[in-house]
Amino acid sequence: MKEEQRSLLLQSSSLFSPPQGVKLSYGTAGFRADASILRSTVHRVGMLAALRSLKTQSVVGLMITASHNKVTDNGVKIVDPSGGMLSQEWEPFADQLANAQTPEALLSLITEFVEKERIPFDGLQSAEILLGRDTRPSGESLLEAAKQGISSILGAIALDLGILTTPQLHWMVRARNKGKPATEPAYFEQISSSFRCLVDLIPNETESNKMDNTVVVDGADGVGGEKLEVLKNMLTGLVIEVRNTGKGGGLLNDGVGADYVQKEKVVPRGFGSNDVGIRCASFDGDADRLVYFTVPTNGSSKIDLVDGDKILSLFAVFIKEQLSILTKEGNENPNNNSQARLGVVQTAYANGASTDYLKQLGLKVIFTPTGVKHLHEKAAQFDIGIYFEANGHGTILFSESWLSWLEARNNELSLVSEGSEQQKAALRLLSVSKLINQAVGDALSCLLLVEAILQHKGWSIQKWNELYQDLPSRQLKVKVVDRTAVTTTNAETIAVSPPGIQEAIDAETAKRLKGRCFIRPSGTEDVIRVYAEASTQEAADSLADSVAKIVDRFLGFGSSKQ
Ligand code: NG1
Ligand code: ZN
Repeated sequence: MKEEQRSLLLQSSSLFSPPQGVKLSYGTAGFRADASILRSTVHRVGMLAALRSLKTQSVVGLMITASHNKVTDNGVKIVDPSGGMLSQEWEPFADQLANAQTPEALLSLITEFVEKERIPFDGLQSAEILLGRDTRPSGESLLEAAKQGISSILGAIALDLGILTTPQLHWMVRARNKGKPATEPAYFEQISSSFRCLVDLIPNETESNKMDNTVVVDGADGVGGEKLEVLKNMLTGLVIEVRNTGKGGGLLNDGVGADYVQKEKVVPRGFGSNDVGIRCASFDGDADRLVYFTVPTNGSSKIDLVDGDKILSLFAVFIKEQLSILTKEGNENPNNNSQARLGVVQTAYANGASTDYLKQLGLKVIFTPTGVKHLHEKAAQFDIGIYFEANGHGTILFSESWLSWLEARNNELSLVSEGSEQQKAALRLLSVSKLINQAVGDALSCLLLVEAILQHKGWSIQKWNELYQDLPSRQLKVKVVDRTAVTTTNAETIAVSPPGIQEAIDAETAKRLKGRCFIRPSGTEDVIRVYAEASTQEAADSLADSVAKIVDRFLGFGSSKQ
């Protein structure tokens, strides 16, 4: 390493001291903690992003957000050149960097890593990092820390894109590396025009004109609401009312947003008895999650939740239907690749009824551990892979090779049977691939796809919700002394440690009809999560309560004295 580079790194990092007595981990979706302790972490992630850009010789992204967490938290994560999450192979290095105690220790970690990974580190190569942040008040100063980290690597430059949703930044990184325009107007133009194509292709006989074309969206008082205000003006045939835009003084994620709505199953702030029966939706704080809901009766705070599993099911039904139209004729051609490999990916948090439904549709269902990075990787193995977490994060991935086939097939059909049902199906699938974010789950684009499909089918939200009935479920969080004491296996459904805890959970689960329960340490909050499902709500609640007590007995603050 050049002397100039060494002293730059030492000098820059001496300005940022790491927090004492806290071990940070890259976690489910980057580093997250109380914003007040994150400056040094973000500064170092700036360096890491520059190294990633040097290594891949591509543009990478750095996003400052803590998603659905409370407003005083913040976080930072890297977007890989593909637009996806940072390669998991780099996560251990990210952890080491964040936890290095002195500038010298940091320097030696970087020196060693640069050699091991053969990163061109001579100041001759350039690196470029796109920066985005959500609306948290701490975002601005953390972004400055990231910029300083980036500029401590010779040849690296940062491009500040301002306030963005997380999926917008992922989309832009992907677009930049494909040589396409990577601006917010380009993003809005792509998703609004592909939405328009889908609406134009709605069969005449569909009774969608009788359908209510209004959706009311809770923006979680975060970035999603303000972006949706822009997007909605570019759409025709759909009326969007945005509430909790962050402009009315409401606090981010406080009694609002997709996480609150999905976990608590109650109406968010700003919604109530005037909204009975209306189609409502909620984004999370950085707009990468979407859930729908309705307010069923006057005077009740309970909602009917239409979660990520049901969005996945709606997408699966539509894609499957279009594929079957596409393959109706022409199967005799041996080069006909229209039998796309379609698969769906879920986690253990998926409602059991959704999995049964998807299997009944004849789909291949795969389970992965929690976290988009795991789901995305599996979905990418199909021609068309749909993944969703129950909390509303998900998307549809189309393989490049299948898309090229589809483009060619569409051209062929437009010559021989322009305007045929088959060609329309091809065009619809092409539009879906442009509307839906290929980099990561995106509340804005998923909202438009849900709306287009409901219009296409002429379905109300109630009709959609009847695809299957959710099994009653309950999620709880338990604070413990050390959440890393819980380790799991089998897509997180079995706790391997502490010894004996799984047996205790199994004994409780066996007492409930259709009982299913598991625990895992959160990767974004300092808690153990408990998930329980059973044949009745009372049984699901009592199973979750009993298991929370077990967790507390094994690992809670009283446990060490026993
Ligand atoms: P953790 O805190 O690791 O459970 C949560 C979500 C994940 C994912 C990440 C990233 C649940 C149960 N977990 O992770 O699915 O969305 O946040 O934001 O919803
Ligand atoms: Zn989020």
